[in-house]
Amino acid sequence: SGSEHKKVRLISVPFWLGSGRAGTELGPESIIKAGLVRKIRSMDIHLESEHEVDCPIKPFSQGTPSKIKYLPEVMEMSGLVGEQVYRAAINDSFPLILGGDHSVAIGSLAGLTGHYNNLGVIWFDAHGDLNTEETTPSGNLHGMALAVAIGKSNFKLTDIPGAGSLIKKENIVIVGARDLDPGERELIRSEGITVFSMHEIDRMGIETVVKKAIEIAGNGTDGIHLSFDMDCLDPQEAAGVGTPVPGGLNYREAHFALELLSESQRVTSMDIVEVNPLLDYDRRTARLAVELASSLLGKRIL
Ligand code: HAR
Ligand code: MN
Ligand code: MN
Ligand code: MN
Repeated sequence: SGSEHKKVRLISVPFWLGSGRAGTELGPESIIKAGLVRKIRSMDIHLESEHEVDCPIKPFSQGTPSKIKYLPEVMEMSGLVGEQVYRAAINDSFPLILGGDHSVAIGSLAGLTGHYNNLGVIWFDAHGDLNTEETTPSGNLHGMALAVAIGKSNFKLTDIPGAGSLIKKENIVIVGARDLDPGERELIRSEGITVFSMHEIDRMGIETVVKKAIEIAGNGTDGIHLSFDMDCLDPQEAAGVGTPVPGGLNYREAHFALELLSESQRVTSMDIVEVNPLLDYDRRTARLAVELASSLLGKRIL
């Protein structure tokens, strides 16, 4: 399998409860309004289906507030997303998952690991998303999604019905990080997780970083899931995200990175997350998401 799939399934996940801030539930609609379907149809790709996941939009109930926010809702969403992603994968369609906040990646990975025995993950993000129940400063699950995927938190990927095995820490790579919490740094060090922060990107250049990332995430795996948090980009390019951090990827670096990932033919699936239309006044962030998705799906300049 690889990124030059002929068939794509669009899976919309209007969800914000993993982020503690409303707005990302409007992300899928905004990305589609920015022209995603039109763009895909203009390429040599069969858009098989568009599915909107009927996930919780409101909190289930106001019980005793717990440190980790909306865990039952995130688990429910993840199971529903996982089902759709799994169906796409077994049908040899490329699942393109539109978030929603980054907790939707727990659903994507639940579905994908149900199909692939051994999946690598490249996680483009300003953040590490490696907090655990002990280290989270916010209680927001989008800041824990990668820790969940590798089984470092109490809540684990394998708690989602249909999920296969955990993602191996050896096969995950974070690209674009510049805002890590102390507990995340500690985990990165103790687990030996590969992080290409903005520092490494400035030093080596985006081409070298992406090639190394593909090597590591692709080493002995059946494919690579690309989880793309739009906040990896500089806020000058993508202001419409919930947690912007200065000093991110520029337009050309992001664009080239996705072309390289596409060329590798190792990418099985992609999330585009954290677009918040309430902060994306001119829909520029959503339009950029469309551009980047089409590069990954094979769009070329020439
Ligand atoms: N690290 C912080 C936390 O755990 C902030 C995470 C924020 N946001 C994201 N994730 N968009 O990538 O709460
Ligand atoms: Mn495939
Ligand atoms: Mn994230
Ligand atoms: Mn982020």
